[in-house]
Amino acid sequence: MSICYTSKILTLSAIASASAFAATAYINQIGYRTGDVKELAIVDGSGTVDFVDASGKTALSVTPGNASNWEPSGQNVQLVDFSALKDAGTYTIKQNGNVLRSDLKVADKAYEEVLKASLKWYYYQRSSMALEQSYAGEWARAAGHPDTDVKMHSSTGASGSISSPKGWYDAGDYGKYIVNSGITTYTLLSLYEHFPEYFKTLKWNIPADGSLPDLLAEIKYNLDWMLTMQANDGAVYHKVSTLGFPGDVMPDKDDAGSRYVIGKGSAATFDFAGVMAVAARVYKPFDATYANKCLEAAKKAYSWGKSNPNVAYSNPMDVSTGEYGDKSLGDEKAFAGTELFVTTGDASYKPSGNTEGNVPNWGDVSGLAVYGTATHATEYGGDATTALATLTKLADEFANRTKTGFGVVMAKDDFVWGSNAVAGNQGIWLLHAYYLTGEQKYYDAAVKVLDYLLGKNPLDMSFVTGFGTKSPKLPHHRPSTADGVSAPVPGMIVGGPQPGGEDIGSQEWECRDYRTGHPATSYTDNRCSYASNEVAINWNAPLAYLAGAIEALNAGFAPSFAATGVKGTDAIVPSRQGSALGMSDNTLQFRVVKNKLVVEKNGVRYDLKGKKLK
Ligand code: G3I
Ligand code: 9MR
Repeated sequence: MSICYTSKILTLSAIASASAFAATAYINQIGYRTGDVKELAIVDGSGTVDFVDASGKTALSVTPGNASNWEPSGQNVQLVDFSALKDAGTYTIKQNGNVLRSDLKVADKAYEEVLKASLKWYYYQRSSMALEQSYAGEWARAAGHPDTDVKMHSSTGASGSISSPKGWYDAGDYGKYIVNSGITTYTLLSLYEHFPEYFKTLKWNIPADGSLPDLLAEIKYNLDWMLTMQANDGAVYHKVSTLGFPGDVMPDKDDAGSRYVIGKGSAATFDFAGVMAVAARVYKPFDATYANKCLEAAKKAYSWGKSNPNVAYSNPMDVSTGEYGDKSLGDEKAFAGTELFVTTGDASYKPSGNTEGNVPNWGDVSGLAVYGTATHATEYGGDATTALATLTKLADEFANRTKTGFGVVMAKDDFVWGSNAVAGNQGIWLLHAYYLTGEQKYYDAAVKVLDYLLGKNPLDMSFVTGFGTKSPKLPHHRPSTADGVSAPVPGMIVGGPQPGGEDIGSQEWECRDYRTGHPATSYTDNRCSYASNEVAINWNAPLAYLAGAIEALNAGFAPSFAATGVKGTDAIVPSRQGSALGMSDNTLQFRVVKNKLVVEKNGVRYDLKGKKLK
């Protein structure tokens, strides 16, 4: 009797509180930049939304927009534009006097810490060296996988063994895969190449000898490994891994047997060539010998690829580690050729097929060729214009998508394995359109991509470990599982929701079915879930690029190539002699004024087309 009574009371009070606090507000949990567009999403709300500052004063009241359906989660969502809230601080969000949440932050450099953490994660992924406490804190660990004596698998066509140390572990596993290193390393190199002055001084406590900026020191750790993967004939091997995946153990306890160099193919070879061509430009001001080594390696790889353009890789019978298999290899060739032409000026590298492309992923790098072409107008002339049209066409669609639903770019079909990297790469695409046109709507949509990744999503979570009110606690990441530290390694973005459920029933942890019938909520924060909750180097890189580019732009740095879009007045056509990293006309200055990129010379401002501004 009394039990019945109690449960009745509980039920009634649960109903009462549910109706009183029915609305959910979804926000970027890391924060919003003071000067940026600011938007949150509300489900099941009604009435004005108030933003209350720390002193209890209502700083802003906003009437939400009309509700619209967001297909990926099946929810009806209202958007609330609170861009007018410009003072840094922490705010409480209220509707009808009910507190919806109290963790809204507005700050000047809102993304600087998540940027540093997303880059520092590459240090935590280093193979072949111990992580010292002075850098790694509680995540210090012993060295794993020296990889100084790696056996040549028969699929390489070679025998014996080679030394192939260093590099980053790919993901939650301990493999090192060239194809995935390709897009990852390119993305990080391009972040540096676009904003060298910003990254020359940004530091995040990693071992760097002082002669290189942290970002370049970190990237070099992986480039050094990649260079070991080139055969004498110029071809590049596909990967280094054990034959099967190891158990849930620390790197130095890997229980899966010997490490092998496995496979050799066109995708690995062209991806390697593209990356090394960019590296040759980026490292030249710091270390001409190293830059030249990268360039020679790139040329040699391209030359092998040109004679062997269709060597597709798939796992041999006895190998079950990450495959990164790809049968469509024209995009890798276009990417390599695009970058080699920029670096060398040798027209024999100039590709066709570099003006059309898709949002990049590890298996489709056509979009990287579009970036390279569009951002090098001097070298590519008319092709750069065509590539820019490719960029703006899709960017227009992306900007449109942010007008309804959750106010984000992701659509139903974007929810694939690693969906958070689809989002991140859409953001990079938008930023390239912004750099070259100065159109505010592209910048704003890119900011909304970060909003999605950092909490404005139907799971109400920041997808980055250690950041946000709610973030992943149990990523599929062997060190985080085995290190005995309760918090996961910080700064890792998880793959994210997707409806494939490939890991369901995976035996070790009996992964239960977490699919909801909606792609954007098919996710589980469980160690078993490698299809929704793993981490990977190619997923962190777009997050780092987005956060880094947005902070750099707002610190007043324009992308190094932006001036190539400047035409029309003699005063501001820059010379592009020498390195692509610096403007040789140093009387030019680039500024972001009200989120718009402008060029300034002798105190006069111009837009990117050379039109004088008031
Ligand atoms: O190509 C098809 C496409 O035509 C189709 O529309 C789409 C629908 O889902 O699927 C596409 O294939 C997907 C493929 O990735 C290419 O995107 C597969 O379904 C999907 O299962 C596959 O997932 C890959 C996964 O490995 C399994 O191979 C992920 O992209 C890739 O990021 C992931 O990488 C693993 C490494 O193998 C090992 N290390 C960890 C890493 C991250 O999980
Ligand atoms: O841990 C592996 C992860 O890195 C891969 O992305 C995933 C798909 O290839 O495979 C994981 O390994 C699992 C294997 O595929 C099946 N048995 C359980 C393994 C550990 O979860």
